[in-house]
Amino acid sequence: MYKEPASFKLDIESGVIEDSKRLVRRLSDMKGYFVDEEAWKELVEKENPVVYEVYAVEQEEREGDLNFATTILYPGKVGKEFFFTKGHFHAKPDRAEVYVALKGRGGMLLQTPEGEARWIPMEPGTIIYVPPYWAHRTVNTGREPFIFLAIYPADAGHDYGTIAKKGFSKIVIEEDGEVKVINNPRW
Ligand code: M6P
Ligand code: ZN
Repeated sequence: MYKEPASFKLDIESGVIEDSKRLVRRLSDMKGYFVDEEAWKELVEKENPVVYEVYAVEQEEREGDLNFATTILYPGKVGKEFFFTKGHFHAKPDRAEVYVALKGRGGMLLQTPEGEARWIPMEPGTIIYVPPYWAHRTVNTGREPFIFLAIYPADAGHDYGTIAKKGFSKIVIEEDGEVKVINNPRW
């Protein structure tokens, strides 16, 4: 009838949540995501680095319940483009989400279904409200792992299709030692 309340241990330094489900995404899992396909292929063949890890505590997909997860997004670039998470709309697109930045530096790209994009920089202590209908992707613009916590409805789900195909209308690159958010040349 009632679920048992629960507590979890988050190691703030590493971003790992004890007794959670771990998911690892390597660069080879992100074919077609980066603009510079040659640089992607070269890096996959050379070391195929882990781009990010997710530690998730998830409930059954039921309205009203909540999931949460930490993400450890490693520093790195493919060509000029900083490492990022795949990014997604929610399968139930009207579900919102909250992100809390814990460690490192980066930002979030958000985008409406029409392709209108926003960039919000993130540092430890930044809280982002992701409204319903906005796709979201995080980007590590620093030199250390970028770690954040996300809290989202248990029935939100992930819709990767649109972003996998078209990406975001903006990309985040390093040029002349600076972080730049520019129009995606493939958009
Ligand atoms: C956050 C949450 C998760 C998501 C993860 C990685 O922790 O939004 O739901 O899975 O980031 O992002 P993605 O699923 O886009 O790879
Ligand atoms: Zn989400």
